Amino acid sequence: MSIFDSYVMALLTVPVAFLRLFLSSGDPRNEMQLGDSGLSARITKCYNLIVAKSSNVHPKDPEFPSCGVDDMTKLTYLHEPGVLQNLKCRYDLNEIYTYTGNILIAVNPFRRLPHLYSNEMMEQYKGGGSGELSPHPFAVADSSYRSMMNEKISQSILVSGESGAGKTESTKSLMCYLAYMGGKASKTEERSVEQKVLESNPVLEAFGNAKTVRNNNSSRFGKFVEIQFDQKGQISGAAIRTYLLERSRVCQVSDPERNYHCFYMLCGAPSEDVEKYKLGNPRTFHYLNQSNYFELDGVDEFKEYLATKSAMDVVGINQAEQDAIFRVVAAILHLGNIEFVQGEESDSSEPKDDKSRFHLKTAAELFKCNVKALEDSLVKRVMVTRGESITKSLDPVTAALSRDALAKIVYSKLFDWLVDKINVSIGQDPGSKMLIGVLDIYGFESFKTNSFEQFCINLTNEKLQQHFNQHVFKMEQEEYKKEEIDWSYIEFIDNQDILDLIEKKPGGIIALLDEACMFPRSTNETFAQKLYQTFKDHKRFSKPKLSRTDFTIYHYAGEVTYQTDLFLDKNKDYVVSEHQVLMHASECSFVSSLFPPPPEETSKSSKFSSIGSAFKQQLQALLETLSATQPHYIRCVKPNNALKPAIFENKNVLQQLRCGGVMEAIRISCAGFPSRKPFREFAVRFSILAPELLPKIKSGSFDEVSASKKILEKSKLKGYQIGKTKVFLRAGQMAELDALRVEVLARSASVIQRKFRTNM
Ligand code: AOV
Ligand code: MG
Repeated sequence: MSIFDSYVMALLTVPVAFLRLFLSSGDPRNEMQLGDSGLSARITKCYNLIVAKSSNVHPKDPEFPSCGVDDMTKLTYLHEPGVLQNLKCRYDLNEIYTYTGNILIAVNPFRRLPHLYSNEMMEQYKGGGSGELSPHPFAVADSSYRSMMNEKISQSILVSGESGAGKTESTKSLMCYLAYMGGKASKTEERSVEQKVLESNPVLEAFGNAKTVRNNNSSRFGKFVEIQFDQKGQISGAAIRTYLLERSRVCQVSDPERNYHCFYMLCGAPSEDVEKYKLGNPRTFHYLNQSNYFELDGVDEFKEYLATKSAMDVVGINQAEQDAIFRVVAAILHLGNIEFVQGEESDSSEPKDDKSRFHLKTAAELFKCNVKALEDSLVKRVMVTRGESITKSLDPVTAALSRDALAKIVYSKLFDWLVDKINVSIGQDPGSKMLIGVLDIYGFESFKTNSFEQFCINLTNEKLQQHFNQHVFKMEQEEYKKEEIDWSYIEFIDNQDILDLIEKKPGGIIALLDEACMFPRSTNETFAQKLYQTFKDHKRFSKPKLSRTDFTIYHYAGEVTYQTDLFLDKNKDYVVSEHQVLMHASECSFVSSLFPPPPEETSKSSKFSSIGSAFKQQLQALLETLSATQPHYIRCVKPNNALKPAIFENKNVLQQLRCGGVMEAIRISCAGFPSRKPFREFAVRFSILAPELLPKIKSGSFDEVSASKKILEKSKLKGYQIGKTKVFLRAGQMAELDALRVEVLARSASVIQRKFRTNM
């Protein structure tokens, strides 16, 4: 007997009809799936005997079509390899969308598939479409729209996934579809609300997106767009809320990333504009040339500049405002080129040379502020002690930090101004009771070094994950209720303990950080020590062995170690009062309006306000809005880190499915009764387990409920439930039944064989 024969024998004794084997190389191309038909033919391809843990061997779907299934819940066996195989085989056919129940999974194709998003396509999906339509963001948008119209309940669509997974692209398709459904042709010159909503995207992308290692067009802010509808279902207003723009990028870029797109656009603008703003090659600006990456493949900055300006026209930003905006953008570039050296007195500083003085003068001209006042605001601080004010000079390093602080605050105020302006121009409909909110927000992040930004981003994801789990759990319960099934003992893991660790007041990490920020003598070390002391027994928190300042949180999606170095600085939100006074005095009303005078009581004392706490409150408000809506979920998946088409990395995808809660949703459903079959189907498939039923079932006239019950009794399974229309089985029970069925079939086959031999 050859090794293959014994292998086949071994396989046949395994009490599962279908096996999936992984060759020891681990190469997915060597992955073999063995079904009972064609087993011997395919087994000859197998050159390794694999020893695998039984927990790593999963039953494969008996009726798995070559093109996969459009909804994972159609798989008989819902487990990780099955889910992965289904996504991969669909991805190979450019079927990038797949449902898992109500969740839409979108795998980034990294190639344009224009036919998927055409007007004809939108027409097909309209009103639920006729017949079977493939999974699509249009379908999600359509079902939200219909639920809103029929049930008069606000809806939300939550798009998540890691950087570069396709959230923003999916969000744009959703918005296009909603604009298509709720739009009305404008009869006047005035642009319609939906046009403004759509054109807000390129404007916000120009100022809030940048090339990163993970995505050439990475959104560096979170966004929630609330589209309001009137009674007739037409768009009547919209509101855009943004979250936490990454400020540090304005003056710090690492190779091979870029600063915000708008800077490069402006350097590549028509020559009269470039001259007007005294710009030129982006390589000559410090805020851009810290990285060697300037051009983006396939992007023409000249065209981008014009497109951005025309989008600005649509959203109601007039020419004078556009000029002021780009003047400020140019001023920031000039500001970055001012270098400082030691001045005449020790610990003072002054512009390094004529070049620096030129950029100082140009920045002042563009900001329309006094050049001496600008210089002073960068190199001096006025300290007020006991009613006396003393002017203190800054050393060159501190002056450069002051310059960067000014650049960051101006840019972030500019961004907020754009968002406000767009909101005013689109207009809110105070009478609207129905809205569809679309959330495009940063996914879970875990890098080599993780700072305050990752901390806030991961807090967002914890909050959304809790919302998601609660929702998925509720949906399951509703199905069980409908079928009158007892579901009381199903549990799900709640991440409330992590949320408490971070945001509990008092005593959570954010509260401790705020405290540290208010004590002048705190450092990141004292802050970290405080965390270690407070949370030494917390099971979601730990101190890495070799560090005195890092801390680790065990997030639902994995552990992340944070470096506290810049936590205190990044949490402090204040405008240096010299900067505020300077900019407010600008002769340009736009610049001046970005820096309104602070309320009386806080002026001069530069009172601390916390970015972390403000963000926490923003999130709280977002979740309150979301909880008043019926949610829909889109989980975007990035199939590879090379950002290339046709590469599907199993491990990588699986990790994302786990982080996005897709696996948790499956787990929640598996904790209950994941396998369901309508009575009739069930009885027909497993009739062989109760042979006395066979004649009746063959004749077609039988009581399906009692037949199903009889089969289940004979199978000796425990814990299953009989619903109103279906049999509900616990995880793995369908596989057990299948195995029993195969055993009986094999036994009867051998009986027939024996009979056949003795008759010969
Ligand atoms: P993100 O929003 O999820 O990342 P994007 O939506 O910007 O990711 O997608 C990244 C890139 O992938 C896009 O610029 C496209 O090149 C490509 N892409 C994504 N979806 C599609 C699609 N449906 N069809 C064709 N190409 C697509 V971030 O904002 O970085 O977290 O911060
Ligand atoms: Mg994005």
